[in-house]
Amino acid sequence: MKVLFLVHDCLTVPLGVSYLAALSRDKGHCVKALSLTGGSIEQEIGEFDPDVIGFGSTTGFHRQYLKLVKPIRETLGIPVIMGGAHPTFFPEVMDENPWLDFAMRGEADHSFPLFLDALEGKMLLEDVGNLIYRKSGEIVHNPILPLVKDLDSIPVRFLGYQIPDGVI
Ligand code: B12
Repeated sequence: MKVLFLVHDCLTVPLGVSYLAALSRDKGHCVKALSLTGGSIEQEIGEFDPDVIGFGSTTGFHRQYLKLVKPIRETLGIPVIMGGAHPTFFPEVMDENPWLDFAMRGEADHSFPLFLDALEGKMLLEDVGNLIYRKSGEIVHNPILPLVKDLDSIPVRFLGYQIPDGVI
């Protein structure tokens, strides 16, 4: 499965997305990251042709992310998942943005690879912890999984995926 992460141009490495990129790659997925404020983003997304687009945001930055990702979702029709602190604290982001396909609360180190499995039809969305999804017009909030205890078990290879120019 081709997974595209959208990140913002800022001076910090997006650690959460870096973890998810490494974990997704370990599961054999093809991963790319693009800067949201890059010039020809829709063209680059079209060339990569992802199966799913993900982004993470804290509260505050979420407005800019949602504003920039909405037209991409509407134009290209590729499912979008939002993670990070904002949907963790404000899961109602799904109600407020009917175009948003999925959100994930809390840590996604275990849930995100399972979510990709579910998109591939290998398991059910209802079995993916931390996931918020839409089913027959209703928003479903799956239970939150326990926190990862052994943080060293998570691969950190934030330089193991292509960090767009301008991010660092
Ligand atoms: C370190 C840190 C910083 C560092 C970041 C350094 C860096 N290189 O990233 C610095 C000092 C820059 C910083 C700044 C700010 N921070 Co800060 N920060 C933290 C802190 C302590 C840890 C974040 C972290 O790196 N966690 C480890 C990574 C691996 O986890 P993560 O990013 O959360 O990612 C996981 C999940 O969120 C999720 N996820 C993330 N992205 C995605 C994407 C997808 C598609 C999916 C499915 C899941 C997903 O999966 C990841 C893996 O499990 C948290 C508190 C906390 N305990 O989380 C506060 C926290 C995130 N910060 C917070 C705030 C308020 C800020 C500032 C707004 C402060 C300010 N006034 O300027 C700024 C905003 C910066 C920004 N760009 O958004 C709040 C956010 C609250 C909110 N509602 O959003 C937090 C939660 C603290 C708090 N409790 O109030 N911060």
